[in-house]
Amino acid sequence: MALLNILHFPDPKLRTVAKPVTVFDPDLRQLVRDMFETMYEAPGIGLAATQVDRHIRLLVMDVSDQGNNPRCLINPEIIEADGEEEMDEGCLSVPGFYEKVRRAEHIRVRAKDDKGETIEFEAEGLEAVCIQHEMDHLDGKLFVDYLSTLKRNRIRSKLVKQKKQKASS
Ligand code: QAP
Ligand code: CO
Repeated sequence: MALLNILHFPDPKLRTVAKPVTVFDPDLRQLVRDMFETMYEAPGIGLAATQVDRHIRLLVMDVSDQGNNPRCLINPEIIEADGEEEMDEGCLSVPGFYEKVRRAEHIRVRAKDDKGETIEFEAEGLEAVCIQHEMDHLDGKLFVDYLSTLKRNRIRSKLVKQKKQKASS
């Protein structure tokens, strides 16, 4: 097991578009385990491979209250979406900032699990928001992209400043 380093906005690597997973081997399952460990330790409710500088279409999440419902989605697709909902979002790659984002309220998802088996299910509420947020990462997109340029640039400046302070302390 290993904790992985999480990239922070505005790292340009977070803009990488991830490639589909084609091989479901022990190395992939090890990466999935390391991503769960990294997400639970943070703690967070979702983590995309992009955030740990692995540019493949893989995300892990657990939106349960107890943190006992791990779910891994590989090559995920949203095959149906309806309704709208606005929720406060945060991101392990944008630490300390939370803003409202509008997303589809109800989605139907098709993906593969870590053995390569196809899964299909419906999601709503926090689970649906989390899947949409994490799938955005796989396309190089961040929740701050939905905010005004002014808000996004304020967040960018604060994170750049914090990083400089850490580097010099
Ligand atoms: C995405 O986000 C998400 O700022 C997952 O200091 C968030 O796990 C989907 C976190 C909200 C739906 C709703 C953020 C941890 C964790 C921080 C996360 C922080 C420490 C964020
Ligand atoms: Co995120």
